[in-house]
Amino acid sequence: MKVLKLTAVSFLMAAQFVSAQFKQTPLPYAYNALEGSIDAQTMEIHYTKHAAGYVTNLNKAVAGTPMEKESIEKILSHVSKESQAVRNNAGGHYNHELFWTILTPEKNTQPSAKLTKAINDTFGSLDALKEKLSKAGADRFGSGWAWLVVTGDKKLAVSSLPNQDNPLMDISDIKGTPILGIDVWEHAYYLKYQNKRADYLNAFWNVVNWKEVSRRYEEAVK
Ligand code: MN3
Repeated sequence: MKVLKLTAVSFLMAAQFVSAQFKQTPLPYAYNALEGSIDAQTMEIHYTKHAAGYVTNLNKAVAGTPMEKESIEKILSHVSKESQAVRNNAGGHYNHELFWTILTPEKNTQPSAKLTKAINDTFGSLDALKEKLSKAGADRFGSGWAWLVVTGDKKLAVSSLPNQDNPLMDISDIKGTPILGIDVWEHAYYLKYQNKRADYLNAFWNVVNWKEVSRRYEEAVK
């Protein structure tokens, strides 16, 4: 009987593994590539433990539901009707997949001409936008994210949301397509910066991939 039970459990685990829908994409640079701004140990734990955990738990939360066949964006769009586990882990997965791509070891990337115009028209200057996003991150009490969003009318907006919530969720006050997100959970900076979130926010701007943010902007306003 024991043997049978073990076999059944192994089979279920194997089946679950095979049907796991969501996966992490490989980090597009080495863990130590952002050293000086974000340290290697933080990157490694963030990617292999925190972000990996959201994927595992998302796959568990959607197993056996119609969401197994949905895109992550689709799930986020009706997350108010789903469990807290779906909301937290779908958000966690989406947010981190975006986060890795909007960081880069490449120095001095710049927003495209089109994004620069939109930033200047909306915020006055790139520095003013950075200040606004940093403030949104600094003012977020507890864990969460600061977001640069392309809204439904194709305008830029800055917002901040708690936990793993994001602007694609139907519960978001400012809805739209996120093109840049700053993770202000302590796990994103605590090993290097401890309680000094503002120092992490300053350093974050050294490693932003403006090429990728621009690509996402141009995709969102198409
Ligand atoms: Mn995180």
